[in-house]
Amino acid sequence: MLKLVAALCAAAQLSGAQTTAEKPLFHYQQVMIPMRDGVHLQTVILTPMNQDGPLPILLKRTPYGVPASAPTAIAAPLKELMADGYILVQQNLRGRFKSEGVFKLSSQVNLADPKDTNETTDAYDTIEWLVKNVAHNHGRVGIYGVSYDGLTAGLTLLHPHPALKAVSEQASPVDQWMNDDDHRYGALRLSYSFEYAVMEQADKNENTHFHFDIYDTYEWYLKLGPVSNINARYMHNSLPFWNDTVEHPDYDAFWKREAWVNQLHSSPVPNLNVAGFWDQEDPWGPWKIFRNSAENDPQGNNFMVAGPWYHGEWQTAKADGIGQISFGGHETAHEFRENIEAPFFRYYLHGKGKKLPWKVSTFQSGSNTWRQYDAWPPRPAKARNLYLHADGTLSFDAPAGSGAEFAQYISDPANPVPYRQRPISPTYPAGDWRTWEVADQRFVDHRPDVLSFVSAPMQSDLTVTGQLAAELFASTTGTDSDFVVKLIDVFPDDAVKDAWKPEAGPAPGEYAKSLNGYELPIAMEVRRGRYNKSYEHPAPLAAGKPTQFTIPLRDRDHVFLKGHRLMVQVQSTWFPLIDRNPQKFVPSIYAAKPSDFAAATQRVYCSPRLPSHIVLSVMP
Ligand code: PG9
Repeated sequence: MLKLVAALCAAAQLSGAQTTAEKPLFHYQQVMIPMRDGVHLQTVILTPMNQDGPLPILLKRTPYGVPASAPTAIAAPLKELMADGYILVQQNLRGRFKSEGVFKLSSQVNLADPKDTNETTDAYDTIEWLVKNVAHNHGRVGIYGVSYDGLTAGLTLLHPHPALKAVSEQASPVDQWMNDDDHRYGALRLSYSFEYAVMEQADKNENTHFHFDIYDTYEWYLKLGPVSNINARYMHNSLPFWNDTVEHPDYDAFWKREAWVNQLHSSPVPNLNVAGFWDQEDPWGPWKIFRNSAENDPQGNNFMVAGPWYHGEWQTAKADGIGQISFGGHETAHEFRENIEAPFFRYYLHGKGKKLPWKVSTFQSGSNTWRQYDAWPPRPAKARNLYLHADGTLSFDAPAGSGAEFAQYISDPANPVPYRQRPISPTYPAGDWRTWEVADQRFVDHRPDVLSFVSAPMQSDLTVTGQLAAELFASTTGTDSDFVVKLIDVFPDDAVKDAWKPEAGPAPGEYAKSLNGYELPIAMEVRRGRYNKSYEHPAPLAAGKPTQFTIPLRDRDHVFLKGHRLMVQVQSTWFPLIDRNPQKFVPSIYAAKPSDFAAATQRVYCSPRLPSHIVLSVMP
């Protein structure tokens, strides 16, 4: 995210982009805004040179840095908004760069304590100061941003300033133990959590990248051994949020306080939530904010937009594809900003134009079409089960009991399945992290510790819109274990006709880029066995006993086209995205010893009594 955030939030947000101008386009002012506890926050105010009347303020609050000078051009992601005119304000969060105070990398908000300062109170105090002190503002403020900046936008919903009239949180995390950046239902997102904590807490004045002495981080993390070695060998307890992470393995009071969204049960300010279906960092938070806000939204001001995007891709110049997958000629980022984001802020901040006429809008993958829904999931969508069969097939027919009852594999923490093709570069600043969620899964097909189940080619299009889940019946010979499920769209072997003929297909050397037989992940998730019954009180699995694991696969909108096949893969390691489960129950995995890690035999059941399946939300 950092590269993108730097491009959007810091100097580059407003410079070095497509429209060049001879003179600065904005008056630049840097101020230190006082908060209620006396801490001052470094803030940049950019007022358009051509301002000829009062304008609304558009605020962005970030941990990544603010522009150092006046921009001379408007970057692509701001063009559509700036056509309406805004005073732009960007602020460093407390404890970052020249902002005073301590950066906790935390989203805890205690509204009951009048002395508590947090991102909600800091935004409130900032808006209070801005509407009183910025010349020619017309008293209406909007806040928006992607990821951490989106989090700070979302957190304003807990106690909005009266002048705050529009919020657009985009890819905001909401509960770092359940989902989003740091964990998935308690399974640690090892590489991300660690590398991000270094980035934001190693140095107040910089975004720091951990120096890996081995390029392939798969190898680095494997050689590291148990997670406890991060502090023992490298960080020596110097990263507060990482320390909190390893000191609180379970869903305890610490993580429940972090889960700020559980305090939100209404839509106090118009809010445009934005999520990416292939967001490799925060795919879940925006949907949760949307759902919690919908609990009480009498004015109908709470909206959801989702598309086939990586983290923040809708704020890039075009978004005409992701990885090798093209969006059929659409420039979805531009279309989103032109038709959704700019009209949203125009209506609520300028009082012009029309209210968005839908509840949810998606750019549907597969069909490459913008869709609008008045409810989510759309009323016609119906649950339909897709069953795994022990012979490696996948179908809508439940197991009849005639074949084998299970398929099995050996999961060995000493040889974990890589989550993307090796070498796995560091998360930041390399660009390949962004698109790993659309990577062709053939790279693990051959592994004996990955089970694949595949359907016959579809006779007609299959549209899947809404929340999906896997119901897995599985056992392990260990006493703890992870189960990773992937739902995959398998392209026909002749998706690109004659791709293997040099005169007709891709240029020599481009064969690997052919989509023929491509295995495109549509949904992927992990469940950690110890938390299957309780998030607060982990418990061992009974060795050898089939157990049901419900694995939520989040919200989707995808068309499996006629001729494509559906595939499900199951595996028990996903490294180093997810830390290795020792497969033997220990009180805390973060205190596990090397001798605790052991291979285990995993079975996935496919019988009439234990029918593992995926629950799809199918449109007629
Ligand atoms: N995904 C990043 C993040 C947000 C909030 C908390 C921690 C990490 C980001 O891209 O900003």
